Amino acid sequence: MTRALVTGITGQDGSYLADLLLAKGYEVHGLIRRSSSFNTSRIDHLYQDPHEPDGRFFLHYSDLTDSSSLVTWLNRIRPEEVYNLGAQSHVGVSFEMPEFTADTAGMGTLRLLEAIRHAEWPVRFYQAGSSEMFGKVVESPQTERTRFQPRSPYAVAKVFGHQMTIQYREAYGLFAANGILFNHESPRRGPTFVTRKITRGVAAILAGREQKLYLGNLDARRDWGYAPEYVEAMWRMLQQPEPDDFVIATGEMHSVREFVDDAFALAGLDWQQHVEIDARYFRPTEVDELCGDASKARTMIGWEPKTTFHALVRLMLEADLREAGLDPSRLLTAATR
Ligand code: NAP
Ligand code: G4F
Repeated sequence: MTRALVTGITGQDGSYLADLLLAKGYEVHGLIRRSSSFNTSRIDHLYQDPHEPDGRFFLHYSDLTDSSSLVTWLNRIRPEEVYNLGAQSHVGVSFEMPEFTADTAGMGTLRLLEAIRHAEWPVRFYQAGSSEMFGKVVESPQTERTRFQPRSPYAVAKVFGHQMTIQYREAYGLFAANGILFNHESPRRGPTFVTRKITRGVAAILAGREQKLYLGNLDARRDWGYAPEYVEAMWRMLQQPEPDDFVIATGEMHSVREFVDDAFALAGLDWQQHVEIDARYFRPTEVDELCGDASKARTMIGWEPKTTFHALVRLMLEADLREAGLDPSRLLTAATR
């Protein structure tokens, strides 16, 4: 049975990756941070009685800022695959907490790589890189060869993690792969990222709990895909004969305004009546547009996106309506709006 170690298992991607690996028959070990309140809601459905003899899902306390716990768990678990998904992953917050962001997203990656370098068994390593690294884009669409121009402390930290992964691959022969993933969303997306903020906001307005939704820059354009498909790409990268770097994206770009328009229209609402612009949500330096070319992933690892932009907006909105106690069948169909 293959053993995998996952950092960031309580996050959106970590939870979908755990679902995927368990379905493939893996033994899955996740590292979680100690928190004063429960932080495992996305993985509670995977909980198993620790005394169950054939249990395959385990959680251990650790932190990417704490090398000794990373080394300890790596050596106790002896995983064949390590997925590094943990990070302070909010771009806006990274302007407020640059040092912690760099410590988790940048130095955390180095700490794990260094632990793996000394492992006495072969380990395959996946690094969760980001399209944010392209920043002020120099060409469109972006590929694995596009130059990085990061525009936030988060993106700078991710460039460090990306380059360090290549460094360890080249200097020490580690099987270390970088995913360069464009934005991917789902009903498990954190509520302060813009897509989920919008779909939760629409549900709250429909439920009569809110009147207004406060947003920042509506002109930013992103390449939005569906998270469960993106974790499949991570796994595929580690099944290749040689480690490599891959862009994972839909190749389609939409503005925040389009996302807003689509979500409110599905609910039969006029967004202009409900959305207010709040300067708090603007960033000191913005990434205006991101659009990825995933041709290499299509050819080499057989990965391609399936969920369209409109289907993504709908599935997120349906989930948030359900969560708000509303019937999702009240959403309009494309034909009636
Ligand atoms: P997420 O939902 O914000 O999850 C982040 C995870 O990192 C959580 O499990 C969080 O734990 C954990 N974490 C935070 N600080 C930590 C620390 N000091 N030590 C250990 N773990 C820590 O992010 P996501 O959307 O799943 O993204 C997964 C990874 O992919 C991240 O590295 C992100 O930067 C990267 N990425 C995401 C996207 C995207 O569009 N989603 C695109 C490209 C790259 P708590 O639950 O305790 O906070
Ligand atoms: O949803 P966002 O916060 O995602 P962002 O900044 O693109 O970062 C996400 O995707 C990256 C991949 O490219 C990941 F690496 C990263 O970890 C994270 O998952 O913001 C998207 C856009 C931005 O341009 C932002 O300025 O939406 C704009 N926006 C407008 N109003 C807002 C808001 N963003 C947030 N979070 N909240 C707003 O109210």
